[in-house]
Amino acid sequence: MLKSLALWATAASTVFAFPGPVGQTIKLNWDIEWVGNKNPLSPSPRGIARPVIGINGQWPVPTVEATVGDIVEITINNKLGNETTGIHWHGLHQIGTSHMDGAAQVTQCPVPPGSSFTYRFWLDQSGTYWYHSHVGAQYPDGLRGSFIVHEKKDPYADEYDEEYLLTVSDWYNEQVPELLVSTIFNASLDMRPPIPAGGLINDGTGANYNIVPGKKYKFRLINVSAFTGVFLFFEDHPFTIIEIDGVNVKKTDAKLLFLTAGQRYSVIIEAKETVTKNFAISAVFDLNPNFRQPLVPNRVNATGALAYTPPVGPPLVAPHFYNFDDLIDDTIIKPLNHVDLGKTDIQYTLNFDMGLVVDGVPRATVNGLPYVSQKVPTLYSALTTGKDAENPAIYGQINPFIVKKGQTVELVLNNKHFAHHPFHFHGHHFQVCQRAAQFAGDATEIDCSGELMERDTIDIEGNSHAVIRFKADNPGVWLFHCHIEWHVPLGLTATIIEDPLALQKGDDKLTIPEDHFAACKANCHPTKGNAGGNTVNHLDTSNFNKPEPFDDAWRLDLLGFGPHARVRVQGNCDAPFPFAA
Ligand SMILES: *[C@@H]1O[C@H](CO)[C@@H](O)[C@H](O)[C@H]1NC(C)=O
Ligand SMILES: *[C@@H]1O[C@H](CO)[C@@H](O)[C@H](O)[C@H]1NC(C)=O
Ligand SMILES: *[C@@H]1O[C@H](CO)[C@@H](O)[C@H](O)[C@H]1NC(C)=O
Ligand SMILES: *[C@@H]1O[C@H](CO)[C@@H](O)[C@H](O)[C@H]1NC(C)=O
Ligand SMILES: [Cu+2]
Repeated sequence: MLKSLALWATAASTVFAFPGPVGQTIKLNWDIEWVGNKNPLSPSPRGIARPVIGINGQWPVPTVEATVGDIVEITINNKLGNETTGIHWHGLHQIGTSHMDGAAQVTQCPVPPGSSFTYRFWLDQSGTYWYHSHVGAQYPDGLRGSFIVHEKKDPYADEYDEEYLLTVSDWYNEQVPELLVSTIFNASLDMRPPIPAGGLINDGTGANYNIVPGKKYKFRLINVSAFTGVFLFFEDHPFTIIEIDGVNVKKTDAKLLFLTAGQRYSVIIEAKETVTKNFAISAVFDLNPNFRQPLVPNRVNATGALAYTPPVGPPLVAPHFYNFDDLIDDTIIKPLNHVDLGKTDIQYTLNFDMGLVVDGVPRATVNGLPYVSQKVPTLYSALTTGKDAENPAIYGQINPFIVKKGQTVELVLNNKHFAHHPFHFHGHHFQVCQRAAQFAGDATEIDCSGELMERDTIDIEGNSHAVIRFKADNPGVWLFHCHIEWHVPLGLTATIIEDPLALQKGDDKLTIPEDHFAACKANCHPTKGNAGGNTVNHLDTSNFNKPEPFDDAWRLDLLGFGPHARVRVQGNCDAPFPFAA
């Protein structure tokens, strides 16, 4: 690979070379802490004040803005006191920096209270992204925000006058541990996620956007929900899609979007020339396992306004109805620059399901097995097991799939469950060869020809399938998981291990910074050897983590506190559980 001369030296004098031009370095220092009682649903009577996780004393948390080529250096200081944390930069490729991806027990240890941890990475691609805690199911407690990477030269710069950001999110009155216990631990086999108390636009209610007649506006739309997909539309204002998940696309007209977990869109809206009223921005939160066959009414909605200037009066009562026929099928949206990935070098089939009884408890599974996080973060196993790193058996029950650099990889995703599930891939965009309608069953004939939609999160319909492909051009350890946050702890996750030997030496060698190891040490986590920390016999599975019964220890695990997460009194790795806070 051609590397530029731009080098980046760290304090430890490790030198990384980025495969492209390097801009400025953006340095941020974030205290992650509980901040007061907030009621973002106010004045709606559905909300109550509750503690939330904020940054530097603030909630909502800040939006990160940068430009393609910039290096971002964010130090987080865990001041929560009672929970571990860690941040994933959703959709950012992390080229050459898999260890900065932020997924706990995958590319790092969870950061324990009292510890700091620095993320440093280079931004290779423009677009609309977000960041969120990737420890347990922590982010619905507030630790999620927007991350915008501006273009150096926006291909659509002439198409709009102003740019706006709009986030939608579901909101819960209860804290995550409580939700997990009452909803998942006591779940029947259908494992229905907890129902949110309400919906937010821009972390509140009643967001107003100033609109001047005749002007054109780019809206970046981000869904930071934990559970619900959102039907989103602008009253009487059709729009043009120009970006999905950071991929610039050919202009595509639409009237109604369904934004699933983790997805983003940029759209252009043209203001009307003459108006006599304002117009609503309407988000209808979908509470159904299958939105095409609703079982319950979607009674959670949020509303914003296209507030015309000069003022033309308050928005009318928001229209929360929509015409289902207006819904755009995102697979028709084509990237501005399609790259043909050629013939498939390796194909894996992932059959996923939920509600199966595995070892006596209900779980979510990939090829029959729930993901179980291990003692050694998967990336650290890949780095420290020599040639054995290519053997999936050393990684434990993380649903590992090994690929090699340069391969065109095809994933056949068969959804055996009746509900739709939005799957997100870390470290890559993928192309979508096909996505079938609900009840289409497993993939049989596969066709990856022609221009293909490209994104990093795809909604897969119930009892149906999708086929995706990507170029293995980014050695690292990358999760592939359902983004309904409540399904993650149940195990609806696979791990793509991309060229582990390349990570050990040569151009793609990763060097783990000391503060990353320190987070493990404070947690009493081993950092070498197979999944169970065996550095001699990598095939010894006796110390691997296995699926746990749904008990309190497992619940604590979800937050990084349980027997496997091993958060203990600092420096005393033999202390019994429960740990002393
Ligand atoms: C941690 O502390 C916060 C703030 O006091 C509290 O609201 C929250 O419930 C605690 N979390 C756990 C897991 O104990
Ligand atoms: C779980 O359900 C049982 C039986 O209905 C009930 O007694 C218990 O309080 C529930 N536990 C939680 C955490 O909701
Ligand atoms: C938001 O994300 C959640 C999961 O993170 C997903 O279940 C939901 O469908 C998404 N909604 C939107 C509006 O993107
Ligand atoms: C929300 O929107 C749905 C779907 O159109 C509608 O049926 C419901 O009445 C709305 N609820 C509220 C509280 O506005
Ligand atoms: Cu993610």
